[in-house]
Amino acid sequence: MAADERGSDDMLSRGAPGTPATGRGPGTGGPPSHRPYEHPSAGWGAARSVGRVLARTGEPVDGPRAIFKMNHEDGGFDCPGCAWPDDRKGLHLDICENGIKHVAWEMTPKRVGAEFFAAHTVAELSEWTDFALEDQGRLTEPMVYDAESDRYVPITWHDAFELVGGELRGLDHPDRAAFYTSGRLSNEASFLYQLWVREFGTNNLPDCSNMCHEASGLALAASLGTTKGTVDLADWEKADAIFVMGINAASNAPRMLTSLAHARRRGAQIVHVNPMAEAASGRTIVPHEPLNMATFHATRTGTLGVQPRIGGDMALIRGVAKAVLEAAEKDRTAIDREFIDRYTHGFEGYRRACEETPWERLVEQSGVPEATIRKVAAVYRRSRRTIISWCLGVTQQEHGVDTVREIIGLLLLRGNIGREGAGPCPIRGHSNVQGNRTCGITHRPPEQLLDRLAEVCGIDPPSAPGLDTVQTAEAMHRGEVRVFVGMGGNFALAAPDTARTFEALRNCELTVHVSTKLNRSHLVHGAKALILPCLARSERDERRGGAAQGVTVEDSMSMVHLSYGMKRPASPHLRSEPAIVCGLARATLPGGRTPWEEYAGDYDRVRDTMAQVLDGFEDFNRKVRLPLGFRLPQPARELVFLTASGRAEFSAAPLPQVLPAKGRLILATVRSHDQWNTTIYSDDDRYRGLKNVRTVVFMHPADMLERGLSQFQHVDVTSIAKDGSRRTVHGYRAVSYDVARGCAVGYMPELNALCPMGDVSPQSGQPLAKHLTVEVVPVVRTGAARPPGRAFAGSAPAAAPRRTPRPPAPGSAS
Ligand SMILES: Nc1nc2c(c(=O)[nH]1)N[C@H]1C(S)=C(S)[C@@H](COP(=O)(O)OP(=O)(O)OC[C@H]3O[C@@H](n4cnc5c(=O)[nH]c(N)nc54)[C@H](O)[C@@H]3O)O[C@H]1N2
Ligand SMILES: Nc1nc2c(c(=O)[nH]1)N[C@H]1C(S)=C(S)[C@@H](COP(=O)(O)OP(=O)(O)OC[C@H]3O[C@@H](n4cnc5c(=O)[nH]c(N)nc54)[C@H](O)[C@@H]3O)O[C@H]1N2
Ligand SMILES: [Mo]
Repeated sequence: MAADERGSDDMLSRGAPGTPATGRGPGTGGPPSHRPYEHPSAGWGAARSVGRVLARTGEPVDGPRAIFKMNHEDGGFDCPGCAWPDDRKGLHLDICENGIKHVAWEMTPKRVGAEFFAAHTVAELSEWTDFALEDQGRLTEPMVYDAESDRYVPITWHDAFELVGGELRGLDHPDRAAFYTSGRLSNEASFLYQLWVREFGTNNLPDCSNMCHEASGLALAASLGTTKGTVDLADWEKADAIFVMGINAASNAPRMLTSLAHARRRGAQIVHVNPMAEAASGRTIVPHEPLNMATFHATRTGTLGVQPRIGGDMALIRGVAKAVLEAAEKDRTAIDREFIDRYTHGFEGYRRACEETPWERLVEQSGVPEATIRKVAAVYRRSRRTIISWCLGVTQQEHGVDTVREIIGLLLLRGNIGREGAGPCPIRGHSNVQGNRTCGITHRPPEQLLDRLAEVCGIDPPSAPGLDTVQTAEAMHRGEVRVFVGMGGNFALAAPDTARTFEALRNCELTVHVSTKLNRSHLVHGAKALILPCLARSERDERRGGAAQGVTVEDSMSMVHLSYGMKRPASPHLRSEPAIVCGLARATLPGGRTPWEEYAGDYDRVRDTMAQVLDGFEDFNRKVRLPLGFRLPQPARELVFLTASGRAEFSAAPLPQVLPAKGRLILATVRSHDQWNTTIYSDDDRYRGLKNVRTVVFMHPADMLERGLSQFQHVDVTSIAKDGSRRTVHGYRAVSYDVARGCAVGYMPELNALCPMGDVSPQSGQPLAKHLTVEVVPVVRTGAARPPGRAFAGSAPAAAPRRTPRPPAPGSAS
């Protein structure tokens, strides 16, 4: 079947003119509704939601048992849900609703085997929603695409490896292939993956960090000579003030609520900076405090909420610094002069930049009144120990690097680095995204890493930088990259500009995905295509001979520890990620001297090599078996700044212009409470009070009024790219919300349809997923409105109706 006849899978997010868009969730719930959420976060709402998920996955016994093993010392596996560190004191269960959902989703008893693929052509599956695809369950055996029947058919592991090896060896240059990583990969698998790719001869290692915290890494490196945050959980327990910027903590890092509640109880100030009023800025019932659960006792998790406009954080932070510097003219203790003189560089330029930016400009660009900025400054000045945490609201911006540097500048002003209870704290996304980078997954490898790889592993690694995520998609589109390998993830939906990313993947000679579940990226494939199913984090990884192997991961706060899966694998044919990488590598590099087979058979061997290559991993096998694992060295925490000047660097970047042109809005794409990136559990977003609909755009009531829009009215949303090109999603619903003026918010991955591929931050290369210029106009109705979850109207050319998924063929559930 020709690729253009598969246009309808992209229509799931774009909709068709005149009809309501449907979205990538199940679409089967009922009529959409919105009612502001007025309860504390977590607590019983979360408990009920967990119950529903466990019931749906049909995992009433194993689910909870697994959860009690998650994130605990003495065995257990690391929660694949997020990168928030574990409270491993053994006093209470440090688990959260979304972590449980995540694991339950992984542990489903449903299976997608050969019979399933025999019963459905790829053309047919392309009509299914993304929810329906993943909901079929776990992949069980390697599959290869058969063009003649338009179906995936079984292939042996051996033949699959040979197919990949043959294709790679047949390329005229190693740079014709790209190797994507989603941040779940263990440290060992990451190390082996990059070793394979570099021994093969390319640095084309795009990863999800390119879309996520690239800006944080670059800014921290420039300012502090590290790529990571400097604080740990013990610091969270000591801070007097905590800033929570650009993160929806209640949904995306729920265990942070516990830390916030504890901080509040001991009197810490908690400032939330977010254009949207999010649940974490209110109250929470700490889920593992039974008494509080039983008595519905809620704790506040915020003391001040500030709503800047989208992209306004840099102006806000500069305003706070300006107020602090003004105060320092009268009060010498307002800034830490001794720290500044001793440890920093560039203060004068920074001070001048703050002084010379007028208040009117700061207020206009931040969208925050001067009095509020001064209030924030007062909180900051009163606090001896301040942590500033941030996530995607800050990084997925044109000026993300400058903004993070501004945050660090503010911290430096009062010496909030290198002392307990203080410091910068980027909240990472995927559970091991930080470890991936530590272990060599990067398209811009440091020289030192390459030298060590050459010395220890005897390979000749390439030194030219490789392609990042967006560059990879563009290179595939141009036909320059011919082979795409995805180590986890869902590139087709995660990358910007859905239509263009689909074309890019379909333009490949070969696409390979190592996955646990069926997803869109398997259906938007190259001329040849493979699905290679792997063990999940929760599953027992048996070494030849029976003993279980553990892998290691690194959390947001640089703690490295072992993770042991304990569940029986979803199928006997699954292989572990390290074993799959070794198989692929052996087939690609016959005659090489890397002991791939030994590595696959015993991860201690991999760790022995890692110990020689990676800084901070000396004596890896011993240290990682300590009860709590070990912490990687963080020089900036010890006030050792590995920058060119040897000091922490202030930045005095010019303030950007972030206001939309008249009549336009700035749109940010975000996650709902009931999704994990491209995995969508339901069409609800509990904390934002939304039910049964994802194709919405949240707007300020006054911005709706200005456009004559009523609640839930259908609108078309058009983005205007830097090059003037336009992309439209049809039939969305306008939802009135407590969000800053001039801002609009809607859900990823659907709204990647609006993200222009070329519009990346020149500072980080990150797609501008939180800064799209859009126009929102009422739909001109050409057909009858349909409830979500139903077929597109006939106006979509060649788009067959969206079918509700059929149940798997009999016998496919093994
Ligand atoms: N349950 C669950 N947990 C997850 C994930 C998931 O999908 N589901 N994803 C994981 C991953 S990979 C990541 S990277 C993280 C993502 O965690 P988040 O960063 O929380 O992700 P988003 O949902 O994109 O939300 C971004 C937040 O930024 C705000 N925002 C938008 N624009 C701006 C701005 O200009 N300034 C400020 N200050 N705020 C702004 C939005 O209102 C929203 O609250 O979560 C991780 N954890
Ligand atoms: N518009 C917009 N786009 C965005 C973002 C945004 O905020 N807005 N956020 C960006 C961010 S921060 C990120 S991190 C990316 C996420 O991008 P990705 O990491 O590429 O996407 P995920 O949805 O996390 O990947 C889900 C798939 O991973 C596979 N999987 C699950 N567990 C495992 C495992 O243990 N091993 C393997 N091999 N596979 C597994 C399953 O098959 C599942 O279908 O999206 C980015 N895209
Ligand atoms: Mo992420």
